[in-house]
Amino acid sequence: MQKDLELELYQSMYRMRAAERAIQQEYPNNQMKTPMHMSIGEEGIVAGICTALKEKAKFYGTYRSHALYLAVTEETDGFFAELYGKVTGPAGGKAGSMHLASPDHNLIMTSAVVGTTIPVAVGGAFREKYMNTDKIAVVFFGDGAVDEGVFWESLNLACLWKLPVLFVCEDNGLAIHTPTSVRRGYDSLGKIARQYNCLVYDSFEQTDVLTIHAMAKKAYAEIQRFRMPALAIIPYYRYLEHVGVNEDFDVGYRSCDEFEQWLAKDPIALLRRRLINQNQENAVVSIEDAVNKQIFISVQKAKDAPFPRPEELYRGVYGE
Ligand SMILES: Cc1ncc(C[n+]2csc(CCOP(=O)(O)OP(=O)(O)O)c2C)c(N)n1
Ligand SMILES: [Mg+2]
Repeated sequence: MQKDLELELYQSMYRMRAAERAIQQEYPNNQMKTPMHMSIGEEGIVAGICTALKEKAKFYGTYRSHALYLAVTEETDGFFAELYGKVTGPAGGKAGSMHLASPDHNLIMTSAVVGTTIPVAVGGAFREKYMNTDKIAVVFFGDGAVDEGVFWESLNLACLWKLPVLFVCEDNGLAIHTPTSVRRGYDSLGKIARQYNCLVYDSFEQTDVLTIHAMAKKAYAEIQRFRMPALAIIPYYRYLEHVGVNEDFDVGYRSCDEFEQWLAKDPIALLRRRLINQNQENAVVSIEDAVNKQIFISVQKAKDAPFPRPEELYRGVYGE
């Protein structure tokens, strides 16, 4: 039902936002020894796609994957444990924020190295095709990764071999502080991608979660029907600094005015308003209360959990 879907999407996005608000509060205490690339602003993209494709995809992401991890696992105990470097994290505390993964939930890999998971996802899509499954690979990456050759090589191979992969460019227009306009010798990524044998979805004006959810469903159906990969280019605004938990407006590369224009179409606030207008206030508040409680408990559990033992340093690595 539409109402249930809207509440599910709201819960998913609210969990992301509340978890990151908790990180903002806790990080200055210096107990989370990991760089933080925050997801605040991208929740609509990730919740829309992951909710639509939960049973149908294997996911790959970047170092900015808090939202992705929370969307696919729907849990916060392991999430916070990993950020605190504790054994109860999904990688036993050795991954931190930038390598969150949970293959049991189909989150196969995320990585600190820009562009790295794109070819891995293409390999994953080859596996799905070879094994004749109904799953697709979904890979999230930033607009900065498009500036690397590996993006184009991966797109090319996926098109040539007609692989079931959805490339998702989360386009905040920035690679750290450098805007797209001074990085690219062309105007439109969508226009170029249309020259490839793939589907292109790039007509998004805002990060409205329902629009993105519908796009993801359509993409899955069309990838299967036309036997070709797809590229979605979805604009969003990064609310916080590139790395870290603070705002950084009016320090030289972007303005608070620009932020406020995006804030007016914040995906979480938009959906909350829509639900309230549909008399869903009780359901909204009970989602918020439950998520807040869950996060509070997860943070406490993570703080109380043990660190890995020193011998763990040599496990899960190549060589001796
Ligand atoms: C191969 C590689 N080159 C450079 C870096 C340094 N670096 C880290 S994040 C980043 C910008 C990436 O921008 P984008 O892909 O748009 O992602 P966003 O941070 O905007 O989400 C760069 C250049 C890196 N991590 N890996
Ligand atoms: Mg970017």
